Amino acid sequence: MFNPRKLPTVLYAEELLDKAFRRASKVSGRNKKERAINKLSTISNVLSDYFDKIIKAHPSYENLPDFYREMVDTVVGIRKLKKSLAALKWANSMCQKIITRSVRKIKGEGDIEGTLKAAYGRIASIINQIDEELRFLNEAKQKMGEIPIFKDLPTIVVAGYPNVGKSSFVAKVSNVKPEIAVYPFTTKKIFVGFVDLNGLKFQVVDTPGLLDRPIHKRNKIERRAILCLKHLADVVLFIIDPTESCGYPIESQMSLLREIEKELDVEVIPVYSKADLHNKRDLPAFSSVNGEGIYDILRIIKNKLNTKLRN
Ligand SMILES: Nc1nc2c(ncn2[C@@H]2O[C@H](COP(=O)(O)OP(=O)(O)OP(=O)(O)O)[C@@H](O)[C@H]2O)c(=O)[nH]1
Ligand SMILES: [Mg+2]
Repeated sequence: MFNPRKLPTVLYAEELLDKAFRRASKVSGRNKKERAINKLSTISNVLSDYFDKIIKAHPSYENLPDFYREMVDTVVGIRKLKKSLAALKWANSMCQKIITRSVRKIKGEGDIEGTLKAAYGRIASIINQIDEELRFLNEAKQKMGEIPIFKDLPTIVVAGYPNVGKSSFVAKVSNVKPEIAVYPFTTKKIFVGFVDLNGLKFQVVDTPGLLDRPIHKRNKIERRAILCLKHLADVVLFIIDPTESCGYPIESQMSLLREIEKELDVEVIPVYSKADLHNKRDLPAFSSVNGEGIYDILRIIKNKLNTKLRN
């Protein structure tokens, strides 16, 4: 199972060189020649163990399940990941070649000090050349850590315009506490919470707000929400704020609803939020402030899921 949190932390060029050279400085040998050879083989081991560990820890991104593959691609970029891993492989093989040649030279009665110094210099130069890739891989680990790991449970994805009350709903019904604020675009990551409704267990996914605009105009954060809708949702709970206190007109919210219903092959439940502030009841309405209607919404979700699970 893909778990980016288990990827190793990547050392930067300087740290890696420091580690390899420091280890090498501690080796012994019966004479100058043997010590030089031991130094080089220590560096060889440290580098190849290190690069192997990192390269092996990354999964084959093409073969990940659709959601994770597209999510990794949106969050960090699979091409760039692969390029960086290839750069590590290249650096390792270059260093190993330098080391093999230098050891041969030292064994063949070459200039020990000079050969060793030249080898250190060339290894440092190779490793420094991949510093950008090492930094990128470290950043990628951190960014991928934001990708939630889902359970194999029925999944409700909560979607809608920014600031309509999606996170407030998820916080109210599940065990997860996403950030809630008075301004739009508060939620930037995907949050997943778990609900146990009288024995029916499901997960509820909070997504970043979406605007009504074509997919190619969507930014990276919005695309994360789309991926959840596309790949994870058994049911979409589409939240509309009819008070427009979210800052967006109801027509735009309805237009987004129609777009999602048209594009996705999944059940969409439209509901009104902020029921404490209005009396519109032509759709199920709830309030995360006073709790009104929350249980009804959960019951509707439960019925939809039960129908779906039966079919
Ligand atoms: N009166 C009232 N205010 C609410 C209700 N639900 C949410 N709010 C307020 O609406 C604002 C937005 O709530 P969020 O839950 O952060 O909205 P969101 O849809 O997750 O917003 P983004 O993450 O930015 O897309 C906050 O100020 C909430 O306190 C509600 O039922 N009644
Ligand atoms: Mg939110």
